[in-house]
Amino acid sequence: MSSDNLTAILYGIEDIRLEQRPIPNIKDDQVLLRMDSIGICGSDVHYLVHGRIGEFILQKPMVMGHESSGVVHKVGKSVTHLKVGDRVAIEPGVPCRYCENCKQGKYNLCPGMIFCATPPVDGNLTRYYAHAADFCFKLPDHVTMEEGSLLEPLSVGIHACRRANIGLGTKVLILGAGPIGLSVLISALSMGAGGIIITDILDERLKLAKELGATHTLIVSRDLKEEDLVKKVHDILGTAPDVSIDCSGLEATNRLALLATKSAGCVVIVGCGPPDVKIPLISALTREIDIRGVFRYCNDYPAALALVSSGKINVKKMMTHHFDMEETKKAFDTARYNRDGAIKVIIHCTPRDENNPKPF
Ligand code: 572
Ligand code: ZN
Repeated sequence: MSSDNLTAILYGIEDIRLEQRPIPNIKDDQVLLRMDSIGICGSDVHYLVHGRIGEFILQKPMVMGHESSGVVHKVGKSVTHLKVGDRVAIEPGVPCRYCENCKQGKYNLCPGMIFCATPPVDGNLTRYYAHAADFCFKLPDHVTMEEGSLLEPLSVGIHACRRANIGLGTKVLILGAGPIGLSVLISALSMGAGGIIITDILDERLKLAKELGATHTLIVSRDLKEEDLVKKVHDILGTAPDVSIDCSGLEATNRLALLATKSAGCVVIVGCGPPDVKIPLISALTREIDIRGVFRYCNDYPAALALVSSGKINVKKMMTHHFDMEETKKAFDTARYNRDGAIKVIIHCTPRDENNPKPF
């Protein structure tokens, strides 16, 4: 085995370094992975720029990355479902398995969750990485390593749509056409949504949303009045949405979601924005709107993999940029400044395509 374990480490604000780290030892229930593809998430960029997300503060150097795939290099003694050479998608959060939330099947809410690249836990933007084997999902031969890494944001999309109970004919408003908004879009389509309007401030993102199957798009700008936006959504969709899913996490989008949704509908808010927001709560309550949160995902990787491997969902269009690991800083700049229409930027810790299905 090569002793090269080049690793991308965040030392502090605006300070990513590529350094060698020791290759980790594995526990009996773990596998050692030769890492392949890692997508850059908004949270990675946020830690780089701000050094914190809410109460999660970078207090010591942390390895970046949590949207990943790799190839099994070694298996722990008690691992039975994986073997050396298996290509896997890595679910990056491993819960305690013993708390009440874990026992009730809501392991995403486990207070003891160990989640990659969330301080103080290291991520997996590295060449070799040890992970719980049962949080690794074997990829069928025809699924690429990049697609494997995109199962992570796709799982967020699936979880949000499951929380919203999207089904046949559901009319959906999605706020934000970044990677999570687009993941929600393709998940909602696969679940039978009948009419989807998606908003963003960037036209190029909406163009991609249209290509991915959005029925309608709406460009928003700060100078548009809230009630005018609500009216536009209703006019374009032909009715009020049954469900609104906010993937922007801004006060303005929280508000628009609540105001636009039909009575007895559901508003799902993904991720986090400012800790305190001013929302039209009474209007929402007196119209019996269900407001639901989304925290990452839980038991959603299998569905994400099934959708990608069956061809029902195409995540390839979301991957806009590819970089080798040595170009990590450039990759982060591209993601951070949305350079050249960047949506999902992928870093390759193994040369691109080395582990991918070969064309016939
Ligand atoms: O891919 C999962 C994911 N989750 C995000 C952000 C990015 N990627 N969340 C938003 C931030 N929260 S948090 O609770 N936190 C920093 C742990 O504020 C987690 C979910
Ligand atoms: Zn993420």
